[in-house]
Amino acid sequence: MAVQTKYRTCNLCEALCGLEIQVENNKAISIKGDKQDVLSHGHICPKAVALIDIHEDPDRLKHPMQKKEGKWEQVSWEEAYEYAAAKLVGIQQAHGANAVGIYQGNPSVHNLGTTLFSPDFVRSLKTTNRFSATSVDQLAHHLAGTYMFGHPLLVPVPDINRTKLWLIVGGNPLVSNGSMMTAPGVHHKLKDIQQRGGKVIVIDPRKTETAHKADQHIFIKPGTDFWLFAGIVSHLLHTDQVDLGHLTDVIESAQVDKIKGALAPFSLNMAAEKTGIPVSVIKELIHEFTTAESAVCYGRLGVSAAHNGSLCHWLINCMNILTGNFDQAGGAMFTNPAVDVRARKSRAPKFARWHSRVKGLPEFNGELPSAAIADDILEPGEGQIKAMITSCGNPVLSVPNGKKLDEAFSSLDFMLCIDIYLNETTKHADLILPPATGLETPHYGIAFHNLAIHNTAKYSEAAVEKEAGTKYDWEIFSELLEAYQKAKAAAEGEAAPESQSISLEDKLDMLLRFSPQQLSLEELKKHEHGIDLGAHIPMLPQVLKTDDQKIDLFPTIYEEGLKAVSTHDESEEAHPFMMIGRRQLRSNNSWMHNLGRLMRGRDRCTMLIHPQDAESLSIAEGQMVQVSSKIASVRIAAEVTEDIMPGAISIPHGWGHHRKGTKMSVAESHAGVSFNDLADDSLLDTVSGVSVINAIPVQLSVPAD
Ligand SMILES: Nc1nc2c(c(=O)[nH]1)N[C@H]1C(S)=C(S)[C@@H](COP(=O)(O)OP(=O)(O)OC[C@H]3O[C@@H](n4cnc5c(=O)[nH]c(N)nc54)[C@H](O)[C@@H]3O)O[C@H]1N2
Ligand SMILES: Nc1nc2c(c(=O)[nH]1)N[C@H]1C(S)=C(S)[C@@H](COP(=O)(O)OP(=O)(O)OC[C@H]3O[C@@H](n4cnc5c(=O)[nH]c(N)nc54)[C@H](O)[C@@H]3O)O[C@H]1N2
Ligand code: SF4
Ligand SMILES: [Mo]
Repeated sequence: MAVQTKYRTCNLCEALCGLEIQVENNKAISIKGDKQDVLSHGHICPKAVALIDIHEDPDRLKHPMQKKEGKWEQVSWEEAYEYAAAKLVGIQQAHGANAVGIYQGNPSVHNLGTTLFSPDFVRSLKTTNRFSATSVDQLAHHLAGTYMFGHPLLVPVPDINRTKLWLIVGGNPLVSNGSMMTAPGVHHKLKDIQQRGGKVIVIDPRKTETAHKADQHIFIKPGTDFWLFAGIVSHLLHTDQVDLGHLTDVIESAQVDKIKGALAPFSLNMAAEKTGIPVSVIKELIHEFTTAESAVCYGRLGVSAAHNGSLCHWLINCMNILTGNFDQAGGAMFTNPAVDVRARKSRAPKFARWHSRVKGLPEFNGELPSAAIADDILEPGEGQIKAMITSCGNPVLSVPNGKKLDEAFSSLDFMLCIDIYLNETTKHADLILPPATGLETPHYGIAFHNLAIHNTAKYSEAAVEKEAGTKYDWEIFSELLEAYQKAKAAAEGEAAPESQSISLEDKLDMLLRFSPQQLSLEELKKHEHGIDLGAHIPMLPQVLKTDDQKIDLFPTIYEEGLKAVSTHDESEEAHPFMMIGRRQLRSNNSWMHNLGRLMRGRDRCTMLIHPQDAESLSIAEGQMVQVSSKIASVRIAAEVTEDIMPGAISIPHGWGHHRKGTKMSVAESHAGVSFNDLADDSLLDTVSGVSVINAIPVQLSVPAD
């Protein structure tokens, strides 16, 4: 059979890179960047080629696996659905609907079928115990969207194609390829800013790969960003440096005065003291930000899943708004996507309508913070979680206090995992349902076109056919829903609802047609490199979904939040170091560590430490160090570097493989340790209950043996 060229979007991360794939006999033989892709223009990273490895991975599960008397057995899809439905319904009948919990992990938003078909199944469970990666990630962005702009998905993105000053706080887009900002080839964008006379400034406790390419890098003490933003916004207001520009009509000036009053206690001196950044440096930063032709502050994971992360994102929006850098070219802007999930008027904010049973953490958009899962399983009592479902997630490695989750999952009456590997989480399952994935599936980046730095739309057909007998994720969710509803109806003596079968393509087509751009799938299919829908344009006030179509600059949740600012960002005598995370180009959260192509070279799960700290503790390069937090200890090799600030250490998350019961071909030398075994699940953002996954106090020692 002749070699065919297929075009597809990579679905591994938020960047939506266009791929050109050579396929022969239903086998992908090469993958490179699609130069004609309207968004990515040929950019890819090393993970794209690993899509071939995922497709051919011998570790990957293809058929339902049921644990019977401790041993894994392949079962038919019908048998699997029936078993799952009987167990879930049985447990809910005996203990109530909330006895079933569900965690939806990161690839949920990277798989079109799961994005479109999991919600009906999840809703049908009628449980309040819903969890996802959002609460270890970007929840603070959605909370600000909800309260300031009227919809959780009204998240402004930095217009880096036109800005003259890009301030990056707690993000490393050169490695992560951009997050809450779909920007394939971000390194070119950074260079372009510099070439048009602009500047890039990075604030981070580590001199990251991005910081190395930036014009300026400023070290900040982990966990203290709130004090910096509060100081800056307060200073702007108290020195009359506010310029609302065209936003005067959408902002009540009384709110500006109110913020000024509320932030009065926060000064630049206080910011300097907390963050370790000299006042002169902060003043210069403010000067540059307020005098640049255009500027945008972009805060990412280092300030999102962090102490006071909710307040940080409110303040970042305030900073962009008050300096006239909002809804303007070169500032923070809203997108105009072809599938506009924000088009529908949002109802009242869905926040804190209920709380988690044991820790009392607030619900957001129907989900509870993932930091609540372990206790809600382990603590006996009314409403205890007895069965868990995970889909696209590996919370044992991804959620703080992984060890407690490990223990919790092994205590369940039933666990169902929709996943493609037998890993640290799914090993606890009674049943694993593995979907077809990657090159085998069609793609449209619903969430990420919504966050892209340029408006485009692209649908990709699957590049290769899935194996006979395997199922797509949308089939799994539809069929599981049907089996569940049937079992539930039988248990309740009612007739099962009619199954509503709608295809993936029809569902996507409907979303396209009902959005303001009124495209259709048929139209998209004519453009295999995507459709260019233009640069961002000012969208205010019409895009706002607040009742009065105005920006709420000072929502009550932040007013309350300011009264309860967390001061847990100080290291303690017993734990003098602050541990932060780090992402790596050839790694993807907690998976892909079994793919040879990405794992070449030395062990990457190392602890970065500043030479000064290494010397004072007599730690040599490569030496094994014991890192202890309040909850656990691990041993890890030291990497001595000036790129990390004194007093901080950095360990990447998502490692700690090689556990009994898993089946992943990860080399012993590359198994690593899990950051989240050390991360304390009681460290939370006060406003939202989001986990703090950076700035974990730890102690270091050199083991005698
Ligand atoms: N300490 C610390 N913790 C963190 C972070 C951090 O920076 N530091 N980052 C946080 C962030 S931002 C996130 S998003 C989370 C991510 O954490 P999770 O939500 O757990 O997601 P992943 O680690 O990406 O795990 C992906 C899982 O999905 C499975 N999978 C892969 N492809 C498919 C597919 O097509 N279908 C299905 N059904 N399953 C698939 C994989 O086998 C794996 O089990 O981790 C968070 N945890
Ligand atoms: N290669 C690769 N790409 C990825 C992923 C991956 O695992 N691998 N994961 C994807 C996912 S799920 C996400 S959410 C995105 C995340 O995208 P990013 O947010 O860009 O990625 P991180 O590397 O987590 O960046 C967080 C930065 O915050 C810094 N930091 C830590 N603590 C603090 C602090 O207290 N203050 C400040 N100012 N900075 C701090 C860290 O040093 C780090 O540089 O990346 C995505 N892309
Ligand atoms: S940057 Fe992300 S989307 Fe682009 S090729 Fe790499 S993994 Fe795929
Ligand atoms: Mo994430």
